Amino acid sequence: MSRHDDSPTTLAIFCKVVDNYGDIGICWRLARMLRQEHGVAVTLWVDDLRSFRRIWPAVMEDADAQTVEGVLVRHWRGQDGAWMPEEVADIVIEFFGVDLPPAYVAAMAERAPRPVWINYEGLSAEEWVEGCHTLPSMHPRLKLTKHFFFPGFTARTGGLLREEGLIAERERFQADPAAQAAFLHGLGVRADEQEALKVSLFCYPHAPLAALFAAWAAGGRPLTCLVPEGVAHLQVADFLGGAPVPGAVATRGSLTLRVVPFMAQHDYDRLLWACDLNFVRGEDSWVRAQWAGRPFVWHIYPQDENLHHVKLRAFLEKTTGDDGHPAALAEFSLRWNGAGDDEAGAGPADWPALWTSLQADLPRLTGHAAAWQARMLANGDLASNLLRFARSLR
Ligand code: TRH
Repeated sequence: MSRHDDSPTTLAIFCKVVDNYGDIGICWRLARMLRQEHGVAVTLWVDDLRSFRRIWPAVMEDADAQTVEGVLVRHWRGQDGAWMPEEVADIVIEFFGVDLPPAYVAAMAERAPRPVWINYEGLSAEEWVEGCHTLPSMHPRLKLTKHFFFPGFTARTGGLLREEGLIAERERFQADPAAQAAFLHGLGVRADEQEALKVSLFCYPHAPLAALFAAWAAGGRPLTCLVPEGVAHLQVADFLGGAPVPGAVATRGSLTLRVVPFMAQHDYDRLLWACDLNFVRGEDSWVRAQWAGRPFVWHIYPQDENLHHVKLRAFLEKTTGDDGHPAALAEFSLRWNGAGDDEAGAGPADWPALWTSLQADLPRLTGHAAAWQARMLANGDLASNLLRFARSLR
């Protein structure tokens, strides 16, 4: 489907920020794409403008309503009880099963024609996702049906969020050493640091960072690790011996660790494109790493009873290439996430060997990243898939 087919007129996304940046990161990306690539009139309701501003500095923290990149951004706070009057959109998206304001739901039931109601779910490589994608769920009292929409890695899911022209833009950037050098220079990365193996680091604070830093420092090859401000700041401060503010840098052995600014979402893509290896986390940065065409290590969002280990394994199995799964990356990823045969993670003594194997595999993994990306491209892009599905329900 072309991205510019006839569009439904209005669409509302409801986003509650549970923590961090992934909730708003995903909703904002989706909202932007629907507006800019499909001409949909999008209203994004979000309860936390401060987190939003971290990933998109043009956002104002104190505005009830503002237009950003053509999207109407509304601050969702306290209106749940006294919602009216708000026009109900043609398509209503609740993000990760968030409860919509009851009065809005009541208005949805009154509207003629009724809006399409979609629950946008989390990304997982597990098999059951295909069976649940697009399933309907009737409202217990009102004449309304909600449909589940799952991002995913196969043609029988919603696919992945990917902007039009993203891959071409990324390829141009990666083919242009001067553009990469200028970008890194703008983050404060010195020329000699750029010569080293470049690794970006975005992970949760419980990652075994001290052990990995030690392994990198003891490794034979110069390595520059770029960590955006605020990421695992206690462990980063420990290594630096000082405040982990942008510009802070320390070298120990082969490792130079540099704090870079926390950047706008589009610049974060460039960081991933400019590095040889990326550590990513959660959902959105994980997907961006897959479009970056470079090897990556995923720190999955932790869940009770180690449910996230099941999801991690499902993804690692899915990315198995024809040549068999890149074993070093799988082993490293499991240990990075505290999983493994004994679910115990790795002790400090294990990290030098884990890193040596992963590093040796990087050239092969780079080829693997390109093959995986080609497979994901075949599933189309999520925003187009979602609109096509929504239109089919109208
Ligand atoms: O920040 P995350 O850990 O977010 C989440 C949330 O915890 C959420 O509750 C959970 O549902 C979800 O993960 C799975 O990780 P994520 O998803 O990668 O989101 C980070 C966003 O921040 C992403 O859009 C990229 C953006 N970002 C920047 O814009 N600039 C930066 O410098 C960095 C490091 C990230």
